[in-house]
Amino acid sequence: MGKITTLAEFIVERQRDFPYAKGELSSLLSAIRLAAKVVNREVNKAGLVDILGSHGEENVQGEEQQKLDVYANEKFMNALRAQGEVCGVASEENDDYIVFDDENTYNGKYVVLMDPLDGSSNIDVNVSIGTIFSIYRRVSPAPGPATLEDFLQPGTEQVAAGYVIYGSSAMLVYSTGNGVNGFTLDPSIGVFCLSHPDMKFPETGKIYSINEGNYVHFPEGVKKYIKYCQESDPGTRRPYTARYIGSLVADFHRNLIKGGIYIYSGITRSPNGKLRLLYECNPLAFLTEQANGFASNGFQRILEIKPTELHQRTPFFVGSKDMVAKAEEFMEMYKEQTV
Ligand code: AHM
Ligand code: MG
Repeated sequence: MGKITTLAEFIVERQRDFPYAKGELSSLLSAIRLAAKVVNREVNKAGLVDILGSHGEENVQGEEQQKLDVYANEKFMNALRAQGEVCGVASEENDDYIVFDDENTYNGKYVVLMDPLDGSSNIDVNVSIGTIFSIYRRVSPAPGPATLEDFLQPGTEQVAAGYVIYGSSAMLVYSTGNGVNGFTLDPSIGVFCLSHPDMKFPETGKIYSINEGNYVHFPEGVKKYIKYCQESDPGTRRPYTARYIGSLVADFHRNLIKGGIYIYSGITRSPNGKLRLLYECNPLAFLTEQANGFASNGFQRILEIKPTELHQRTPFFVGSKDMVAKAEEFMEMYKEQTV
């Protein structure tokens, strides 16, 4: 058996890459690692215990929350609050950002934005779900409370981002701006082990992931791009294969490994699509660029969008560089006919 590197060891090793770092980011990542294990344990029990079903409240997006969403939100919040380096958290599950205002956390240098349990409609059918997180250095002065401007920074300012996928195995995939690495949880010892070092999107792929049920409501550029994916051309490996789980982290993770494009574009009734810039698109765009891929809203680099509100939505085109570039070409070509 070769040498196993655990996530804990890896975080410490990587800290040495930043000679002036005092270890705050490392300890923050350790808090996420811990919460991920706790949530994974609960997700694994979902079919067994009476935890399924709706919690009866609607979140700010007007969607019914599932119990596990609330549980995951609490666990990540508590882990981050206890850890002390974070002065505030914005979550897809909360209307407003939460300020951690005890003596300890007032000095915290970082804010975290997260979707604690994405794809939660998949819980009761045993399909993979995930947690997505994004870490920024605060821009407001410390000590003091976190402010809205700490959370409304463009994605280019992220210092780290990642996701946890609760799938056939649990994995934590993250980047601190120095490549992307994936760790698989060994459930027998409860330890994340480095299993996917230096992950890269294949330059091009043959998978396209989009909810084609919305076809008639898509902008013309997306419709034309879908047809392009379906046409035969052995030179460009077309026709591509359609794969859509409806669980963003799972669709993204598969495409990262195999090569592909994921699209959630605007649709007639919702011109900015469904996904949230701050909790879903920015962190995945950061990972994507670190993994040699590209993320766009169809016309513009996701990471350069200046957010104006916490729960902002954006169209999202993400994946292998060549495929996203091609989709952008179609968007540009048919932009006059865009929803
Ligand atoms: P959620 O944050 O409410 O769970 O919604 C996000 C999910 C993504 O995981 C997934 O890619 C998308 O919604 C699927 O939406 P649709 O059912 O419209 O295709
Ligand atoms: Mg979500």
